[in-house]
Amino acid sequence: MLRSLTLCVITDPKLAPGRDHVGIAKAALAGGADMIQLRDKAGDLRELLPQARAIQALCRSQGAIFIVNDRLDLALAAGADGVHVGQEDLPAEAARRLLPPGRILGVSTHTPEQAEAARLGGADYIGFGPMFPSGTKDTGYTPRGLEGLRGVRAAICLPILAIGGITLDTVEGVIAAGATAPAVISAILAAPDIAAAAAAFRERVAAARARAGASRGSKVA
Ligand code: TZP
Ligand code: MG
Repeated sequence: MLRSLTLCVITDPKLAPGRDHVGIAKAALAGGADMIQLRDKAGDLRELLPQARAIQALCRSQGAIFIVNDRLDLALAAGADGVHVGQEDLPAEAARRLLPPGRILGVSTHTPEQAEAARLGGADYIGFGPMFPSGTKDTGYTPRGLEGLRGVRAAICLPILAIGGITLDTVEGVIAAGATAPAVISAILAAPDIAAAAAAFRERVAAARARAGASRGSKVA
C-alpha cells in the first residue's frame, strides 16, 4: 500500500483560510489524495481529537491512509493508521514500541544517515526534504534538491515521501528522482480549489510513473 502511494496531503488550516482539518481532508480525498496527514503544531487536543476521528473515518471509507503528525497520543486516541515523527519528536524506536502492531510509522529525514537511522528504528516510510525552498517550515536544512533525493533513494529501500516546496511544475522530476510520492502543503491548500489541485498532482505523478515505467521497459528491450 505505501509503495503504491500517489499523493499525501498535509492539513494545515493556517494555509487554507475558512477550512478546518476535516474540510481540507474531504477536499483532498475528493481530488484523489491517498494519504492525509493531520499537522497542527498549536491545536488544542480536545478540539483536534474529534477532527482526527472524523478524518480517520473518511479515509477508511475511501481506502486512504490517515497519519497524525508529531502527536502519538492523538494518533492512538483517534485510532489513526499511523504517526509521523520528526527529528525533534519521539525517536522512531520509541514511537514504534508505543504503536499497536500493524500501525504505520513515518519519520522526517534530511540526510541519508537520518534515513538509515529511521529504518533501523522501525520506520515504514521516510519523509525526505526540504526538496526545494519552502515558506511553510524552516527545517534548518538547505534544500536537498533532486540530487539529494537520488542519494537517499540509493541508500535506502523504504518508501520515500518527498516534501518541501513541491509544485505541479516540479513533482514529475521528484518522482523521476526516486520519490514514491510527494507530500504537499501549500501548493494544494492555498489553491482556490483543493480537490482540483490534488487531482492535478495525481495526474502528474501518474504521468511521471508511466514515463519511468516506459523508460525501464525500453532499457530492458
Ligand atoms: N517538512 C519539510 S518541508 C515541510 C515540512 C513539513 C513543509 C512542506 O510544505 P510545502 O508548503 O509543501 O512546502
Ligand atoms: Mg514533528
